[in-house]
Amino acid sequence: MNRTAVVTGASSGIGEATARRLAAEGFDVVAAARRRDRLDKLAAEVPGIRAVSLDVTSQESVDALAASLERCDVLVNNAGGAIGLEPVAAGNVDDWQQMYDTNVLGSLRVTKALLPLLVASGDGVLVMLTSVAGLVSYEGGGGYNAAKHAQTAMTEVLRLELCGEPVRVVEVAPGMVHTEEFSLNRFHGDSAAADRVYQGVPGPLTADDVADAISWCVTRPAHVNVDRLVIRPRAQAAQHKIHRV
Ligand code: 8X3
Repeated sequence: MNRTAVVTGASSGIGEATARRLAAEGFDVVAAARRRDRLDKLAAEVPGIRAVSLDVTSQESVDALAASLERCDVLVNNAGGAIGLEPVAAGNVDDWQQMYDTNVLGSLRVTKALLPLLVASGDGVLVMLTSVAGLVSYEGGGGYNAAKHAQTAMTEVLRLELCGEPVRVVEVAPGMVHTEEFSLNRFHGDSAAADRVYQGVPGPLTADDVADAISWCVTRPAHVNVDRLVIRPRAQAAQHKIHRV
């Protein structure tokens, strides 16, 4: 039986690109997300990908994912995202709660459920898709910064707690990535505002660039733990330093 990789949030963007990339690397990939129609298309198109419905905010759904697996060698906790860019003074509690529930508690639910399989694999790799927003704060980032900082902290704690177990804990923290939906969700569906984020930026990262980085991390020899990989476009030297033409 091939090594199995589970990718959450695999119906679009970085998750979908990672599912495709890990399948190309020879993994049996479980592509998990809420939008089953998109997953089914992906599974029909790419040999080695299996679709599983998953809502990371539901314990029942996460338990069903775990029950459907015979093995899990790689887990990519990718499901999550940003909602809103309001200043803290105008922060929407529901949006903040949702960001915490998907990015942080979603990762917790899936990690808890699949950790026994990762340990049993003898060489498990757990990848947390965080963000530079988990390392640096910025105006309007409040809820997302808080959630991503929490996810980063949780990743660091997990690596300490699993020291001695056969599981690597890898954090991949991307900067500006132009995907179909990330900014659109952040701006509540306002596509003009979403597009402005990338306007004039020569070469924002693509989902494939991040999938490539994830794939590199998980295909290192078993004794090599890439603790944190920060990946940005050349045009983004820092959170507030973006070159536009
Ligand atoms: C996305 C990167 O810079 O929009 O996670 O926070 S940023």
